[in-house]
Amino acid sequence: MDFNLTEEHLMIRDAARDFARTELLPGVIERDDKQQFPQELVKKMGDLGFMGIMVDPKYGGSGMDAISYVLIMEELSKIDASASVMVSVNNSLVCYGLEAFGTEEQKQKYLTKLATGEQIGAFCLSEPEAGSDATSQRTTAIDMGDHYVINGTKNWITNGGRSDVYLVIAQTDREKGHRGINAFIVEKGMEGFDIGPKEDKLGIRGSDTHTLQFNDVKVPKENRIGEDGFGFKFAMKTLSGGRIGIAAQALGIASGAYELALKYSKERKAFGTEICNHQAIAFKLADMYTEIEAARMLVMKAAWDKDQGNNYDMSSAMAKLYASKVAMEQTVEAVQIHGGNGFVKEYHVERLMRDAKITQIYEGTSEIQKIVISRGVIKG
Ligand code: COS
Repeated sequence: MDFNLTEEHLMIRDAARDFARTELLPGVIERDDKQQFPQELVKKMGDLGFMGIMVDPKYGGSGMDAISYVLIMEELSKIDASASVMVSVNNSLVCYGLEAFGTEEQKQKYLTKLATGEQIGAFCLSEPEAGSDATSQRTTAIDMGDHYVINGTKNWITNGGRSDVYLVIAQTDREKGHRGINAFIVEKGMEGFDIGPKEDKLGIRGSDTHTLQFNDVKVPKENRIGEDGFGFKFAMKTLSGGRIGIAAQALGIASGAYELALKYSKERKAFGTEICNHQAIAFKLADMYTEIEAARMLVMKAAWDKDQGNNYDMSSAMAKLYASKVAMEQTVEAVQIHGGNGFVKEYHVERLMRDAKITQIYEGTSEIQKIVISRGVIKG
């Protein structure tokens, strides 16, 4: 067992750290305030290889491993979780879904552009009445022979307005239950595909979240991913990897807040000394550091499982469950250490606290992760 990162991993981490500090940090408060999507930064992240981190270079990707992916996600998320969720969805839901389960034609047509950041993608599973209960899809995709016709509504779709490519989950044969669900590649601009207004959110406000409407959208048969009825398993398998990305995002939010709190505690004086010298603050820092290191171990273990070809359904669920809890609890502590300044935007920790909450909700709530973990534990 070796807990050290390789030279290459350290270089990747440093490149992401550098990018986050020089490119994401300026303007992050304004983007959060005005709900601005960092469009110009997508190209820069594409140039650095961050949009197709694990994709094979023959499809335009960077060919890196999952450990590199979580290192990049952590560094971006320390500064800007709105930018990092866009990276996470594009990498682990859209690019991975296409690379693992798409046809060669689908990869050539879509993946090559998504992996370079020339285009970005969205993953459309959630509906007004089907979030956690993902088998209850109301969106339908009726088989018309050479094409499908999609009707329905998708909710809370990350990259919803900005994407070029949408992976859409829909029910083809209701009688077959989850075995009658399919996944489709839908392109922006297809007739009948409408993008609703942007959501006004508590956190990750720079990310682009929309409701999508499908009214008799004709999708060619070659845009179905996998065999007929593979859609639910496609969503589950893809989300397992997505949860590693969100776990790394939560880790980054927590460690970003911790680093700010540590720095502040060494500068701010009260009762004649820096506040880190007061045990009330020192013990908070000790707890924060310990919890974040424990979350890091779980996140790294999940990424390692993926790199080794092990099943990572449980390790990704555990990483997400724990890292998101740590993110929520420790960002609150970071605000507390900052006192009144923690409540003010320019100190960044209030944004990290707001951003943390979604990591306990999207790509499977904490309660869903407990279902996955408990079933695995009981099955043995
Ligand atoms: N990989 C492959 N197949 C999987 C799988 C996985 N990780 N998890 C479940 N499946 C398969 C099961 O094997 C089963 O197939 P068979 O009947 O052919 O054996 C099928 O999927 C249905 O599984 P299950 O019976 O466990 O379904 P449930 O309705 O009980 O739901 C949970 C399972 C709760 C785990 C699932 O609905 C889920 O993950 N929900 C949350 C979805 C989510 O993350 N939503 C957020 C939206 S994306 S931002």
